[in-house]
Amino acid sequence: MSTRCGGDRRPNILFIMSDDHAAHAMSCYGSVINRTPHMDRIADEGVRLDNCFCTNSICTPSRASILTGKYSHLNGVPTLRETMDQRQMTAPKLLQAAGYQTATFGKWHLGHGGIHDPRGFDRWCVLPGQGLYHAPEMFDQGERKVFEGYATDIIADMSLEWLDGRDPDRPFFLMTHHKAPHRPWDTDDKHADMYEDIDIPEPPTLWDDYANRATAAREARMRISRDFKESDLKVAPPEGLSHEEYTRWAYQRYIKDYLRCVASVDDNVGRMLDWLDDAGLVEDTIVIYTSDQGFFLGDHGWYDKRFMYEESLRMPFVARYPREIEPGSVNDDIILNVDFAPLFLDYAGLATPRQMQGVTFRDSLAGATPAEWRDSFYYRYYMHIDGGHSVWAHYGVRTERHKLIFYYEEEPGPQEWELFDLERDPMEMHSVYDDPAYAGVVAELKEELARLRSEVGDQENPWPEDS
Ligand SMILES: [Ca+2]
Repeated sequence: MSTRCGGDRRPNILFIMSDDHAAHAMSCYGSVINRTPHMDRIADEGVRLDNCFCTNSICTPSRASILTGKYSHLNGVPTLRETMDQRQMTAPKLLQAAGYQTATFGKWHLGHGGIHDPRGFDRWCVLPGQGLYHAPEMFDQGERKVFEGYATDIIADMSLEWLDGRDPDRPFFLMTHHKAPHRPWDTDDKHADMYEDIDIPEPPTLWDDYANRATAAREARMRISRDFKESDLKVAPPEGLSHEEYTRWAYQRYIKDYLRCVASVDDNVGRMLDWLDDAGLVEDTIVIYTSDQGFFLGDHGWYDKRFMYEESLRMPFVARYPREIEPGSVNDDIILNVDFAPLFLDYAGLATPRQMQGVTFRDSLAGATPAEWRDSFYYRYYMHIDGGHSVWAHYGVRTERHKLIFYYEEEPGPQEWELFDLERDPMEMHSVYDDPAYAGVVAELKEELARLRSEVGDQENPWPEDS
């Protein structure tokens, strides 16, 4: 039972988000490459979402959508180039105004100074831009300071220190945002030797040749076999490797460092769960672990994200709240990052403001999916051929079974469609857009895509009449 004065029974919300952590690198999602016991504990004692997706698979836009409950075209952050205007309505501002104690620590990546600094937080200390893994400089309420140690530990330390000093009579909303496991995957000493003497299994699509896909897949520059910088792999490759040998070597270098960074995040999730145990706040606190988007872990021969393909599109999401969520439950409703803000507000007893496009999924987490829940959603990636990754801009619709993608830019072209049947081809190796057997599905999905674009209010770049 709550011990709060004044009968304030509103729950605490602890939102832990990492950066670029793919669901298939969490053991509760069936990872065959690592174990994440503390994240698994949240799933075991709560719920795992199997169809949680981002609406634009890249850091800054996903963060803006999480804070505002709006799609990229309305929150002003469609690419990495924009900073976010914090004068917009956000969940933390509304929670703070409603009496919640609020704080955020770690990665912000939405701009700094003036209207870009965090707003709606009583306390904040954030990394500049991407920030560093070791001895990071941070903006502590705007003041530059350097912190000794490893970013993942520091961010958890700050979070726990703030929790220790909070007012126990009022509920809290804490956003702990880890930098890890974002590129360049710098590990700490504690995990540096992890996986040293073993080979991590290779994903089945590591040797993808991009046949049967749109030109954009072939043109992307994020191949394990070709596109890493030395700063990614940290050492020069052994001499005399064949192309295949180099690919295997680079994959092992990459994935081991990535998983070492994940292991540190998992340890620090464990520390926060321990804190809740010790503070007697398990019943009163919603704990969420998620990541801003997914990631290619050698899947399709790639690292990074951006594409609407599953590994990049899917967000891990586990949540525990003993008052409402059945332990060990699994939910496959389509949930989006724009839904997070309405969820936070709902738990605090606040209605979703009209500006927010997302929908609370509190009932889904509690195992009672609303009768009219969505069965499709709209996705758009805007950063057409950025300097580093060369992914083409695209938008599309995903339903429970199919995914239709349109690469809409005319230059360098061609504009192209892809259609995947996720039931028959879950790894998305063969677009069936031109298969006459799917003509009906294509027509239906084009109609659904147009409907969704109208619904969310993104009417830019319609497709040509004849495509
Ligand atoms: Ca990210």
